[in-house]
Amino acid sequence: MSDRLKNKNVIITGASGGIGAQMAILCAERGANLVLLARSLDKLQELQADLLRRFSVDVFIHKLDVSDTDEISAVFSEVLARFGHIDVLVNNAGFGVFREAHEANVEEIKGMFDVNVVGLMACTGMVLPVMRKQRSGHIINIASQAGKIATPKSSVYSATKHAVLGYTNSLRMELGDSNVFVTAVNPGPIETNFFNIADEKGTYVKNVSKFMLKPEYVALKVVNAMLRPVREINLPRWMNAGSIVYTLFPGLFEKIGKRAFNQK
Ligand code: NJP
Repeated sequence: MSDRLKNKNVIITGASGGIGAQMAILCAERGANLVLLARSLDKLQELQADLLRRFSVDVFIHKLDVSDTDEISAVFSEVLARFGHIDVLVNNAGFGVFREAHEANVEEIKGMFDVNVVGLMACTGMVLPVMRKQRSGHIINIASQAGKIATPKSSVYSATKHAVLGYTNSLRMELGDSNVFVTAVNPGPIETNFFNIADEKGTYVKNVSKFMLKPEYVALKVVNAMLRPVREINLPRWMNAGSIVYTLFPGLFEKIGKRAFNQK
């Protein structure tokens, strides 16, 4: 196992479950100190206790709702005062609601943008001055294949993830000479609690169950890329091939893929 992460300081938002918690475990296994943020303090406490029992690392937890930019500012200020040096920020907190555009209400739309987009940008904004000054660091944004191909019933969610990719691509170029790496992670469906909210009726989960990714696998791919200049992680690979074809022949792809896109 590489010791690239040993004694490094890694912040993960949305660390109370799903791929966030899995990334935390893998980072601790590799000797990284952790800052774990989410709304569910009880789950963070459980994870912290487990990590402290198994690994000799520092694990700092804090309640954070990333839709609240004042809270982001306060929590990150506390984290920066405590850790000083920040090596990796994983912007992982996010959620989706699968609904057709005509059914989406404004509160829900704002909610998704506040967490998936504005919150992600605000967290990034808190570490950028530090990383630029350090002339080192890595910002990893968990986007989605939905940020590359929008499908029916995910207009708002897809729009948030398209925004994340736009932001990430610009940021990578802005930081080109600063030795700060920027990576976008674009997974397909992953077996997590994400679908408890996204897919209330379970239709999508039933339709795509055969190619659902395991959270442990996605987390491993992300942690393996930490502190390396990886542009994007696209999983599974065949879905990424689809998005490349889509970019080249969008009209044709939408026509041919009509059935495949209507899984929600
Ligand atoms: O989902 P889940 P994943 N403030 O629900 C937290 C993307 N993705 O691990 O606050 C702060 O198990 C929540 O914690 P809590 C997806 O868009 C997924 O699959 O305590 N944290 C929990 O720890 C997201 O960006 C799939 O409720 C907030 C975590 O986020 C990322 O992967 C496919 C929060 C969500 O854990 C992780 O999702 C894809 C808030 N306001 C992209 N709201 C997929 N699962 O299929 C939520 O392409 N969290």
